[in-house]
Amino acid sequence: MGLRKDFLWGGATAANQCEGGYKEGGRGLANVDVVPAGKDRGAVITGKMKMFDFDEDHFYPALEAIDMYHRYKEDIALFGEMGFKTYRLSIAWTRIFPNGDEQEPNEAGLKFYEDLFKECHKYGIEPLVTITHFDCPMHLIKEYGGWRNRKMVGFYENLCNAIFTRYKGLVKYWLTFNEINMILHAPFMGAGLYFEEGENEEQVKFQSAHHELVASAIATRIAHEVDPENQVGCMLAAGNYYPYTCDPKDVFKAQEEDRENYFFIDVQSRGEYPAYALKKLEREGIEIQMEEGDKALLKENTVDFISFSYYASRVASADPAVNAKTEGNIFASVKNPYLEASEWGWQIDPLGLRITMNAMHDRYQKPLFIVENGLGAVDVPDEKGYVADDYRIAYMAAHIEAMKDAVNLDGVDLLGYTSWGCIDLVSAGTGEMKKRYGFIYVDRDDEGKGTLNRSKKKSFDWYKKVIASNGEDLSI
Ligand code: P53
Repeated sequence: MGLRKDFLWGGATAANQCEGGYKEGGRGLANVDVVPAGKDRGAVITGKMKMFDFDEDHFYPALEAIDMYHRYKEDIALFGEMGFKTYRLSIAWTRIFPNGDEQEPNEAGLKFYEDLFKECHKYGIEPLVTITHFDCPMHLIKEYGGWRNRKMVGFYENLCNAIFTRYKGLVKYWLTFNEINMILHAPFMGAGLYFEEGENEEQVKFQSAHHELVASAIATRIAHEVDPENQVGCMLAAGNYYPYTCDPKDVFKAQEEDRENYFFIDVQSRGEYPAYALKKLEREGIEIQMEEGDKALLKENTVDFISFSYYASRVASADPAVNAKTEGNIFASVKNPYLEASEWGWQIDPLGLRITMNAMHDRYQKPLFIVENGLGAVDVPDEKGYVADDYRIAYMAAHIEAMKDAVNLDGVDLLGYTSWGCIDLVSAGTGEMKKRYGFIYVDRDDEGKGTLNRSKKKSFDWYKKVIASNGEDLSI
């Protein structure tokens, strides 16, 4: 009984939400840089408002973020002190290929991550690397239209070749696309997509998704060729849908909503478009252009493990009157009357994690990896920067308990758990700093003011004890 002996405990971040240093080392501009904080963010990330550059009326939090570019040694030392076995981070594509379509990679960018990975290994921390976490070079968006263009597959392949060869022996766990299903919900931030007047948005989204799925299979193939030790995972923004009532119409609606997300993982894990998706695309008049060889490529290069983020479960209803009450969020969901919600309206459901893990394990029969989970909350530090974040500890303890049940009682095969935003960082959904997830407090506010000093929260020592006991001791 219990978690694996080599269970990968750790934390997760993404380049655009923590690095800053957006011009350092010859880095190019990316979609994630020009996404502002504030009221226009929603329209920009969903591709409704076109923003391809900075303007004076907006604040762009990714440019400096928490300045991890210059402070990663201090931050990794703190992760080491907590006993992390793994650290999930993403590579900023524009550090390696500033424009995206160069022949040769940028040495300064390659060197930056090489040093960072070596720093991790000093503490026995295994890097878990997301190849793209929402980022896409702006040049590729302006010149080629982003992922709608088949040429993106080749540019992504160049990126993979460069990093797999350079980091051979330093990195063995890779994720191809963060929350690949986010292309449907936040197409600009998720995949560098925007839409022209009168364009069939669904057509563009699914064609782009096909390109990403092909790129993901190519990445998997190259990773295995370069080093048979490499383990490649897909990554889903997970959280199963519950039917609002036991009316079969609601149950069916929940199944349809789940499939909209599982579609991507079905392709990456089983290697082919599922029948329900082909039927749906046909019904909606969406035609996906495939090249010869795509089907074989997808079939022959499925992922080794399934990773996912889990924050909340969701609710689906077939009744338009119930749906009208939907909460405004990237993932709109009907409110669940049985659950409490976070300050940002995300419904807190630890058992939902076990339900989701079981659903995925039943569906794919592959090892799972929880690569994001946590509570975004407002923290109030004392004068030393200490935060008594008992609410965060309670959230995490309940989710880790449910995760253990899925392993010990249901037999789910689980590789590891990395909590989201192990150090406070910029929120992807809102661009705020005040929506904090970390064990480490960062002195910075929503306007970009603050010393950027790091300090430990109460959860820091708690998580250290959780890791030391391999999840046995969850007490405060
Ligand atoms: P924030 C929405 C729903 C589920 C996952 O989100 C999401 C989002 C985007 O807001 O994204 C993941 O920062 C994502 C991270 C992100 C994290 O969830 O809005 O992979 O980049 O920060 C939490 O609270």
